[in-house]
Amino acid sequence: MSDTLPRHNWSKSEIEALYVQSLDALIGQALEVKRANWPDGALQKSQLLSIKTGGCPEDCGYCSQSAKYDTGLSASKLMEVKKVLAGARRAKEAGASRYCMGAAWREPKERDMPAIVAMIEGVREMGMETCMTLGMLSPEQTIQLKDAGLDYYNHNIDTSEEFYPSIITTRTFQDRIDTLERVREAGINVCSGGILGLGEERQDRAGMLMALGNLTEHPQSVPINMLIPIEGTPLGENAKIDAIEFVRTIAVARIMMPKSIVRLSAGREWMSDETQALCFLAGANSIFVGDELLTTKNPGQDKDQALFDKLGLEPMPAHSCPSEV
Ligand code: SAM
Ligand code: DTB
Ligand code: SF4
Repeated sequence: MSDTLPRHNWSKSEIEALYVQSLDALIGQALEVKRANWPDGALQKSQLLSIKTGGCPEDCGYCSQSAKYDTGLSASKLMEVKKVLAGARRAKEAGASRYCMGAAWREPKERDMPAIVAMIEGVREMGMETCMTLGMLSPEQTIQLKDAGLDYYNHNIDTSEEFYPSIITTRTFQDRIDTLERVREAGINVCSGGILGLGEERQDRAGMLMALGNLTEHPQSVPINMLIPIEGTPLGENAKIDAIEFVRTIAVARIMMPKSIVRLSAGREWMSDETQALCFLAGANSIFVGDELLTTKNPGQDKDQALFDKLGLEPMPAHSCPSEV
């Protein structure tokens, strides 16, 4: 039997030892952990919306929305609350149980908070899980979000602490950890993960998972993104990460964080059905649905319905995560 009790004392060498197992041993272990904690065949459908696009002052080397790079994206202002709620209603009708709203900010401004609060309240009333990703938060803003009823806050650490400065220079890895800690202390569920294919080594992937797995509490939600190379960014010409290495990372995340929802996030547009199926066998239990992520393409509803049918999957209801606070 695999040990399925959450642990918070992972060493880098233990994590690397999980990675180097034969694929059948690794997936077997991950699937055992998944089946002990999650229902078979359940996959959460989440929908994203970019509520404020482009013009971001940060320099994340992968991002279409950084003002530092010419990616051809035009910046827009914060979307009106009623438009956001209309989008959420459509997402719910299409079967999503979670709505994740993202803004291209370093941090929210006070003047934007009333609209943000109204978006959270409105989406929550529809019975969907609410998630926001707005950049760094002050202690006061964190409390405002909690009081509005926010379920999850997304704030990715993206990669290992060592590799972080090669990708982002306008903030530090520790800044990210500080916001995550504030979110946890406020009683909001933490959503934090990263991107593969940034040019990192396996030791960085292991380091990223070690940082997440050794937080005071495991993030209740762990998105694993495959880099979508964006023309005009420093990483626009990066080679695709090997699909099996991606699957291995999902499996290791599942084993280390048994009661966290592991999200197969960006990059599905370039993944075969078989790669996605391997990700689900390795423990992933959520995807983003709809034609668009934030600014890039995603497989549409017809393709995803065909995948659900082929693999015998059912949408997972809101608030199914066993570690949710
Ligand atoms: N500005 C906020 C922030 O950075 O926290 C929220 C929005 S940001 C676009 C959300 C996450 O999407 C990033 O942390 C990153 O992990 C992921 N992401 C952004 N661009 C990506 C890309 N080109 N490929 C894969 N993942 C990406
Ligand atoms: C996450 O880890 N991935 C999502 C969500 N959290 C906010 C965003 C993916 C963005 C992909 C690039 C784009 O569409 O701009
Ligand atoms: Fe800004 Fe977020 Fe993009 Fe970084 S990832 S440039 S913080 S929108």
